[in-house]
Amino acid sequence: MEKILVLHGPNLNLLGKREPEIYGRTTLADINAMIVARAKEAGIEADFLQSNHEGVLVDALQEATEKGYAFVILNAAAFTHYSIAIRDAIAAISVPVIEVHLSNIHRREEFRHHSVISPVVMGQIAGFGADSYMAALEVVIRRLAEAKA
Ligand code: CA2
Repeated sequence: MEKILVLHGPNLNLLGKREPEIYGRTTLADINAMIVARAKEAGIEADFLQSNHEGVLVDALQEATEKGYAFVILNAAAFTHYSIAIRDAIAAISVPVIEVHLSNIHRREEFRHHSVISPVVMGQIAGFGADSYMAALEVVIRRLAEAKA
C-alpha cells in the first residue's frame, strides 16, 4: 500500500482552539481524520507529524525517502517564510512535497507573501482552510493512479 506523510509545522496544534476568526474551528485532529478517511478510500496509508521544532521537521523530511513515503504534504506554518533548513531538506530528497496553507498567505501581511520553500516543492495550495490539505491529497491520489496506469 502506498503511504504519504502529512507534516504540520509550529502552532498548528492550536488549530480550532485559538484565533478561530483566522484559522477556523476545525482542529488538527479533525483535519487528520478527514485525510485518513479519503486516503483510505483511495487505498493510501497516511502518517502524521506535528512539530513546533524546525529540526524535527527537517529530520522527518530527510527520513521520508528511506521510510518509503510516496509524497509529503507539508504545512510548514511560519517556517515557510524563513526556514532555509526546511527548504534545503526538501531540495535534498527525491520524495515530492506539496506545500499547503490554510489561509491565503498572499492576501495577508507582507511578510507572509514570500515562501522560501515554494521553489523546491511540487506546488502550493493556499487559502482553502482544511480543504487545502484535501486538494493536495486529491493531487496525490491522481498522481499515484497515473503512475500505476
Ligand atoms: O495558513 C497557514 O496554514 C499558515 O501556514 C499558518 C501559519 C502561518 O504562520 C503561515 O503564515 C500560514 C500559522 C499557524 C499557526 O496556527 C495557529 C492556529 C490557531 C491559533 C494560533 C495559531
